[in-house]
Amino acid sequence: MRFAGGVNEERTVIAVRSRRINGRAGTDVHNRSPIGMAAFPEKFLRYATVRKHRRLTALYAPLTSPAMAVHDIIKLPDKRLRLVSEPVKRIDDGIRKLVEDMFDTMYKAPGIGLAAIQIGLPKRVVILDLSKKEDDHKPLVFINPEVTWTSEEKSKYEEGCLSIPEYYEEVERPARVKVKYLDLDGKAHETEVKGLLATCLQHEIDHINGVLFIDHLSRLKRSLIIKKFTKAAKKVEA
Ligand code: K1U
Ligand code: ZN
Repeated sequence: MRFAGGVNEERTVIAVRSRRINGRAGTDVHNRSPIGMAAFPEKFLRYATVRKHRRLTALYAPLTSPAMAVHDIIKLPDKRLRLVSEPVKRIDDGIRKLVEDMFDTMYKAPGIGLAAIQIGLPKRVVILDLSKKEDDHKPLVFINPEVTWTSEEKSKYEEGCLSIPEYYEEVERPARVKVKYLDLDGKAHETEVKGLLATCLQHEIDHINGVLFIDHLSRLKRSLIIKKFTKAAKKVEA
């Protein structure tokens, strides 16, 4: 995204979003993207400019990218969340665009992970970005991810879900897992992960298998939260 700010100076615009995340002040700077696109509507931005190079120009480029696509995230009790997603057979432009859209959607939410089914597409595609530093995004893409090993050791983490907004509960899962997956170039990987990465990856792999984090809670907690979201959805419909 470029912005020509004067007759002799071209600057690169860095999109900065500031908001409170779970009580914490959060600022996301989207100046790096895995696929060369991370632009945001003007209403989400304040602009920081970095002088790039001097150029004689009075050009005023549009501040948003037409390629940007933020999707609605489907919410409980939408039945699509219970679908088992289909494996990706070929990593083509459609999958690359899906991944771009998923990053736009996840960063805007904001969240630290997303599965394709959460934007209504039952494909086995998962993305994560656990980075904390505002100018240092670390986008991760997992295509057809599969857990191949789990540790006996467990860990607990207070999980959230963009499809069950504003509800957080502690979930116990294997502390370490091995996951095999394809990257966006179709290259196969198998990696052992732990900590928040292990938690989030298991949460997202659950999504592509139609499982939600509330399924790891007691039957009582699960039915209460489903009731609450069903009631809220009916109210919106009425
Ligand atoms: O899959 C999802 O719904 C995304 C989910 C991922 C996740 C979070 C915590 C534990 C397991 C999986 C979220 O991103 S919920 C939002 C959230 O946790 C968060 C958002 C912004 C900053 C920090 C955390
Ligand atoms: Zn989720």
